[in-house]
Amino acid sequence: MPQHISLTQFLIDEQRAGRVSADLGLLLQALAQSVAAIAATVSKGALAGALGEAGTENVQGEAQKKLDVIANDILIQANEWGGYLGAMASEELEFVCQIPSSATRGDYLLLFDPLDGSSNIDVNVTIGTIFSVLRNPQAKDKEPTEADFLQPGRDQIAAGYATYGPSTQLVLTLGDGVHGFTLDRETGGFLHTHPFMTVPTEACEYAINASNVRHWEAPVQRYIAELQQGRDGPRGCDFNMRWIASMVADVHRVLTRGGIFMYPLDEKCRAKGGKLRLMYEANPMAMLIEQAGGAATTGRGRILDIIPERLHQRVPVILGSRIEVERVTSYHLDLES
Ligand code: AHM
Ligand code: MG
Repeated sequence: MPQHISLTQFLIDEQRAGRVSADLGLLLQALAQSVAAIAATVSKGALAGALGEAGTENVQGEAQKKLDVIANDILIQANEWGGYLGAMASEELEFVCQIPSSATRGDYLLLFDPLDGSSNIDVNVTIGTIFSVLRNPQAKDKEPTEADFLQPGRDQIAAGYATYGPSTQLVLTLGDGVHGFTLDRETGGFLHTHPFMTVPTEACEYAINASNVRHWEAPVQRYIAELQQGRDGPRGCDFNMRWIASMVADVHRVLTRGGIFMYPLDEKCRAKGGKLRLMYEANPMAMLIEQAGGAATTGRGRILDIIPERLHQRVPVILGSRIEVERVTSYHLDLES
C-alpha cells in the first residue's frame, strides 16, 4: 500500500511554510471532522433514518431533505465554539449564523452548502459538501453582518468540497494548488492521496442538464450542438456526456479527467440570475478549478470577479478545461458584439 501523509501533517507543513495560520489549520481540521461525521451518516442511509424529506423548506423555497438538515447541524456544531470564526453562512439558513455568546469570535467567515446534490440522496448516488473561507473584516467584538460576507470570490482564503461516493474525498485549496485527501474509514483520518491536482487543458467530455436545451441561450445551444456533431462536426471529436446532477460529483470528475461543467443562464432560471449559488457553490468551485489550471466563468465574465450583492445570490456557472471554457465564452461575446 502506498504511504500518504495525513491531513494533520499536511496542515502543519503548510503552517511551517507560512501559508496557513494556526486558526485556519484548526478550522480545516474541524471541517474534516464534520465531513467524516456526515460521511458516516450518509453511508448508513436508511439505517440511520437519514433518508427522505425533513418536512421543512429552506430560504430558497426548496423542500429540505433530512440529510440537508443533519449536515447543516453537524457543520455548525463542529465550528461554532473554536474561536476561529466570526460567523457562518449556509445555503440552508436565511440569515447569518452567529457564534454563541459563550464562545469567542475569530478571524474567518465560513460559508457552506452542507449537502450538495440533494435530489440524489434517496437514490444512493454521490452527494457532497462545499465550503468557502473568507477573512472576517469585522472587529472581534462585533457581530458580522451579511455585508461582511459579500466579498468577491478572488478574496477567498480557502475553498473545498467533500464527495460522499464509493470513497469519501476531501479536496481543498489554500491558494497554492489543489490537494485531495481520502478518508480512511478504519482510522477516521484523511490521507493526502491526490497532491497538486490539475485539470487537463483539453478533454472531449461535457456535463450539462440537456433536458433544458429549449431554454438555453443561443451561445450555449451553438456550443453543445457542435459537440454533439462529433468527429464529423466542427470539433472533430466524439464528445462524451455525463450528468450526475450533484455539482460536487460532476466537478470532481472534471477536476480529475478534464472536460466542461455547465449550469448556464436559461429561460427557466433567468429571473433568479441562474441555478447555482454564488457564495456556496460557484465561488468555491471556481477557486478550485482556477487553482487546478482550469477556468470558471458565467459566460460573460470571470466568476471570481463578481461583486456579490446578496448572500443567496445565484449565477450561471461554466467551468473546467481552459480551452473549452474559453470557447463558450467567445460564443457569448460573439452574440453581444
Ligand atoms: P442543491 O444544492 O439543492 O443540491 O442544488 C444544486 C444542484 C447541483 O448539485 C447540481 O449541479 C444541480 O443542482 C442539478 O440540477 P438539475 O436538477 O437541474 O439537474
Ligand atoms: Mg448545492
